[in-house]
Amino acid sequence: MPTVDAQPGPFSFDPDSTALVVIDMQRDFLLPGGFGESLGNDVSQLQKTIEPLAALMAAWRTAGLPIIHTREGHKPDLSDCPPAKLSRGAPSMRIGDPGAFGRILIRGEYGHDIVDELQPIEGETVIDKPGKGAFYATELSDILEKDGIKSLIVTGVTTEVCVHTTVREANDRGYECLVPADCVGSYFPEFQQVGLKMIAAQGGIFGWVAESPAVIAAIQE
Ligand code: C5J
Repeated sequence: MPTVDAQPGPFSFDPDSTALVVIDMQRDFLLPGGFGESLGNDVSQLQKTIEPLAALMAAWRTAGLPIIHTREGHKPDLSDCPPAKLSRGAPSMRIGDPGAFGRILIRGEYGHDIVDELQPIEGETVIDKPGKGAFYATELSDILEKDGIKSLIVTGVTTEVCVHTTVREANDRGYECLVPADCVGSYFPEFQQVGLKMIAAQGGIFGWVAESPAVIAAIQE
């Protein structure tokens, strides 16, 4: 069984029951001029995940293994966006407002879709989620169960928000989760560092943390 050198210890997984999950690598979060930047964030912190994640996705595809992409966003009428989420903070633009890449975080808009470098290919699953976690109000549980998935390699953005929520939700549902540190990103370097530590602390309280070259080497063995 492939084994990855990880924190807090080796992570072994059966490729036949493992999916790569790519969380919210959307233009609205990653591109200069987009929603993420309008909130005052440094998008370069997220962009540095693109190259290692593209390499991991390429290796995963070569091995013929499943990739599940998610996108955070809402219906055009915002009926699936809780008022508390809509009104949170004081951004210059809000969810549903017109932004540089179309209406912000609205399904079907250019900004809501995944960055060019990491676009899904035919046959890969794309899950549209209204929340931070990939399990809330989505078909993800059913898909994983149908495909006999037991372990998840969780990547994407942002480390301390949607990646964390998804890994916690997955852990509670019995999935073993590995997070490749170089394939997850936060706008805030300190959150990145602490967010990764939190996952693997206390003997792996809700997952394992490794580097993506070790995951790639494991599936190429
Ligand atoms: C956020 C996400 N940070 N994908 N979304 O609002 O982490």
